[in-house]
Amino acid sequence: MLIRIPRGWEIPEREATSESAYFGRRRFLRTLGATGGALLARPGQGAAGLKAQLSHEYDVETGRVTSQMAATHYNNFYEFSEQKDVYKYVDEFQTRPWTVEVTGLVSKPRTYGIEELLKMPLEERLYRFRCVEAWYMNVPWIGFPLRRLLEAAEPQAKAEYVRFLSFLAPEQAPGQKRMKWYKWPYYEGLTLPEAMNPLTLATVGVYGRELPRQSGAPFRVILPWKYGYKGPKSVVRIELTDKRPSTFWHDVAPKEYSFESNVNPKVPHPRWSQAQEKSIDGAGTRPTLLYNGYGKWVAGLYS
Ligand SMILES: Nc1nc2c(c(=O)[nH]1)N[C@H]1C(S)=C(S)[C@@H](COP(=O)(O)O)O[C@H]1N2
Ligand SMILES: [Mo]
Repeated sequence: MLIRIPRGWEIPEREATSESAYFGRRRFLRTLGATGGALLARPGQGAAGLKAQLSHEYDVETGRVTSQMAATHYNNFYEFSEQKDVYKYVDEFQTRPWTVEVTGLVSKPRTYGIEELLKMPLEERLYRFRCVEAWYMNVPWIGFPLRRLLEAAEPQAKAEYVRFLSFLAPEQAPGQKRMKWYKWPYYEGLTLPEAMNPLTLATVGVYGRELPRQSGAPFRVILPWKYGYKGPKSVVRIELTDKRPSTFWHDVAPKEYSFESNVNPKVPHPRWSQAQEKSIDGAGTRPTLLYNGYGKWVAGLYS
């Protein structure tokens, strides 16, 4: 008989109200070592459980973890829906087989099967996540530093940027089929130093399990100091280039979505302020922080 210890987000909402309860629990789990990272599969949820080492290296957030229900039922993923109800439209989306290609200005281009990526040493990190629409959540992502894949590919000296491409499959993604005015597939870009930053997480899981489809299964990128759209979901290609790549939302509305798009309370969106941010699960409104609170690790990229 296995004894299963609930993780922070598995504590019923009514019990998870105080910070000390949450952090006490996380610390407690850490002392359990490997057991703390192991999760048993719950039936009926699809995605498989993942083993990950709980990391506290980049802890910034002291509030509670956003509820799993909110984070997986209030999504931006225009390939499926421009409303937040993405979960209703992902049934046809095939995330196996899946490959991620690392290519372009590298000496060792390589295509990874998703199974290989799931076998990388995985960490769980609780990150603040901030959408340009002025909402936020606190999410326990699971993944590994993207720089591992970039370093393995051996970037050439002239590589200065990284371009990401999401999947293209209009038969499986009703938004790609219906919203023909967008330039599918979704594409994003970073400078190479941004992509190599230790915070940049190649992400394969969330809430102890593989990513659900609406969250960008099976492989996405998370950049906690940038607005959410800088992190592409369901990525198939990572390309190193010598030219700054164009980006999906920048091409749609250049004045509203810059290439850099770092979280900054003092730079308003042309149509709304960025000074405050509202939780997606009723945890309230709080002031926005420069670099979303991650300046200690990233401010040097912009000095
Ligand atoms: N391929 C793709 N990636 C994407 C998007 C998208 O529509 N398509 N939306 C972005 C935006 S605006 C945000 S806020 C986050 C949302 O991630 P979540 O739904 O897991 O919260 O994904 C980003 N990555
Ligand atoms: Mo967003």
